[in-house]
Amino acid sequence: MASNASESAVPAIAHPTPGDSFGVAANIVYHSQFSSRFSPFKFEVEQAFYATAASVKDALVQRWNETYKHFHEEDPKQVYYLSMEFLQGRALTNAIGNLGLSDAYAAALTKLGHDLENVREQEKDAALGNGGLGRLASCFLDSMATLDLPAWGYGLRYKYGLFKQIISSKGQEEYAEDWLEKSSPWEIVRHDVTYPVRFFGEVQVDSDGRRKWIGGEVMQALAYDIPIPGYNTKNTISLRIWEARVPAEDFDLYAFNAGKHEEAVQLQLKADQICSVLYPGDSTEDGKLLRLKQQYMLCSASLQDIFSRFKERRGAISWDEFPNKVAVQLNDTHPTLAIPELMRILMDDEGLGWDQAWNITSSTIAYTNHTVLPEALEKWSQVVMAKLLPRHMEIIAEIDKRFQVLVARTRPELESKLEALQVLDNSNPEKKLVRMAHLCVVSAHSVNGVAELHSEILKKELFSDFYSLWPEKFNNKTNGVTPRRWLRFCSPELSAIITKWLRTDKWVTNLDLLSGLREFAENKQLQEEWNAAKLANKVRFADYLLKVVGVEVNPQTLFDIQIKRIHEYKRQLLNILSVIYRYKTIKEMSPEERANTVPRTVMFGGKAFATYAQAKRIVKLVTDVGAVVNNDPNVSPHLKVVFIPNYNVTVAELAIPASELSQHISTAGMEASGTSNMKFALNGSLIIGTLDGANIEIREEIGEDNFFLFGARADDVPRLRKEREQGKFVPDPRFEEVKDFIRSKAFGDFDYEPLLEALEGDTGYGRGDYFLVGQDFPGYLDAQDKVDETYKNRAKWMKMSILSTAGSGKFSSDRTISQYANEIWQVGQCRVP
Ligand code: OX2
Repeated sequence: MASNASESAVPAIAHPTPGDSFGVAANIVYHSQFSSRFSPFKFEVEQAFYATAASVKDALVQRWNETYKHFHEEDPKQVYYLSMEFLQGRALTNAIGNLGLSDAYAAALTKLGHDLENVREQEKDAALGNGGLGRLASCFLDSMATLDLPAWGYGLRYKYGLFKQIISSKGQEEYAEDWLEKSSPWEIVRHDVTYPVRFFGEVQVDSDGRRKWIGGEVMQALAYDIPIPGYNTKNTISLRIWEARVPAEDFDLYAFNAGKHEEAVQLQLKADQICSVLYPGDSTEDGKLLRLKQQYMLCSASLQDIFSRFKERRGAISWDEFPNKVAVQLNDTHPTLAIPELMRILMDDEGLGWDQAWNITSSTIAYTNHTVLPEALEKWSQVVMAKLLPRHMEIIAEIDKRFQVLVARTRPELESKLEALQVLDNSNPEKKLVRMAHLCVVSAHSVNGVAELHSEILKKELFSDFYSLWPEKFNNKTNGVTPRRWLRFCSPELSAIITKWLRTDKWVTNLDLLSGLREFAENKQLQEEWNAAKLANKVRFADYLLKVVGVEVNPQTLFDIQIKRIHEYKRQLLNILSVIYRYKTIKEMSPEERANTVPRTVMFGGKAFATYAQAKRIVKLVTDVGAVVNNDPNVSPHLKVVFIPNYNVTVAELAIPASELSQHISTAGMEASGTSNMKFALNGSLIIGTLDGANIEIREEIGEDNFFLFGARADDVPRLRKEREQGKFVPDPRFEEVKDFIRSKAFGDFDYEPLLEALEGDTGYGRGDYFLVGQDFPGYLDAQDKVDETYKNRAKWMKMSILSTAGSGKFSSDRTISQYANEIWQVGQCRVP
């Protein structure tokens, strides 16, 4: 029988679609019985969560299908965001919020004997990321969907996310966190979307001189889609994450049946390793190889997917059209292999010549740098690369060769610096390396930093010679955060107040409207409402701390929070040293004097990289100080120190709305941007901070009177380090006093000597206090005194808090993404009607 289009079309399915709360309730019940993995006779809270999520997913999948159908028909240029990290956190609140169904779901669950609050607690964080870089990628997805951009996120589907942090008497301990233990309710596995990914093998030359990569180990990448709904739009885009696996035909049944069981499953084991963990330890050769495999899996699978979509839409392919249809953004250097992979596909598979392939590649690829820390600038061994990816290594060497020729021809005065600029670092013949950042800068058409200061440092320092070669490539895109997750949903009380005073809720997608709050900053009524909302958030967070961490904190105290990865440059050490000074001061006070202090709860949260010994000592010191201070009956009513274990997105959603003071105190020039600073300011938390990263722009926007500033300027840091090295630095006596106090074993007999020595002697980076903790200590104490003075004046504090929120409009990721779309990607909106 002849088939016609209507016969082969997918029939429309009548699904119980969520509309009103009755419809929603029916849909949840349907899923609890038919698509949930629990006994149908029970409807406990965990089952309620999975059934609710399945019901929300129905709505998302429907929109997802419509969105990509629309993109397919309109065929606009699409952007692909490649990232090794996406720190998504929980999805339920965000999804129903973006769909505008929060009330319907809350009412439906009540009808079914549950409470949305408890139900959402059941969800595990998707922690496929490490810190700011991964969370930024997730905020960007939310904005891309909300702005109706034709976009995809591409990542890897790690079995274990970032580790689970447990605090014991030894300090931080790490355990695998299995976010997929009961599977994720949001994923859609795409069995029809798989691609082969090759490792090792060799390069063969055809009779016509064409090079071909053959042999080696071939695995399969399988796609999983996580739908990302936009706010107030039907558009729902996808985060596509790849899982490495081995197709059945590669399972060696003969070997297995011959009793060689381990041999038969070898390839499967190797595939499992690729998607086991994010950032496996790379101190060993095997560890390095594994990381490179992960990076290549992401790049190869994603590019094959991009090509297949490009080919599907254009019958007769004109390759020069490619950059008019495809933009690829590399989230730092981790996906750099997309560059040689794109060249390889265009030349070896599609038969293009070098020049044409190069033009297409560089017009397609853009690169974002997120750090200037030398240890974070990736370099891969040429030997390892040549073994794992022999054809890519050839291409990289050719890029390097042509770069040298270009410099010799156009900028002979740079020749003396050429070695340091090359993509290949051959300075040590025993250890030849590929500089991934240089490969990006040479190949991409755009190189951006993530805050104004950082982008200036890229131009003037890190990449200054490249900048002189290609000034037009360099640009700044100051980071931003999504106002949906980071204000509208995590602080509904404050949001309601903002909407009431602005007489509109349009600020949720147009954050600049927050500036309308300025005129009411001194209004008593608003201040009272503001204070009540902040207090409610503090009480909620205090309940969490009691329930989960087992510490009691008083919501009437000043909530002072520093949450971020633990790193020496972020200077949690500076914070805890000042807390120790505060402790000593309070201890020595008379009861009357004590009664006059501003009581504070100082909270820390963050994970230290498993092999970063110094960072782990900092965690230990914070917990040891907490144990002493919190148990000192004279001091603890005035000062408490809490380490919040296992900091993640969910904890941040509770902590940030509750915060009154937040700490962004990195050594100037070292924090590329910071993004939690934006979330805190948005939630009316005042910032104590240095002139670093995005702090500078935040301070400009909210006004310098509303920011507690201290510390050395980035320009002065090199000179100060030098003086420190030359022994010209005279430490403040209070700094010495605090170190002596730790040495006196006031906080137990753990060996803190390596931490204290780093404030004096060799840190491993060079001589002496590299992070300038001693230098900035007195200024920091002064700024803290100013905090206390200000806090005593409630009206003033409230005004500053309101002005912080009012000045946060610039820091919406909607603004950031619009700039990427207009200035780098040339991608326009494509809204589902
Ligand atoms: C982080 C940066 O350290 C941080 O300053 C920035 O806000 C964030 O990226 C997002 O841009 N890994 N994480 C980062 O850089 C790298 C590399």
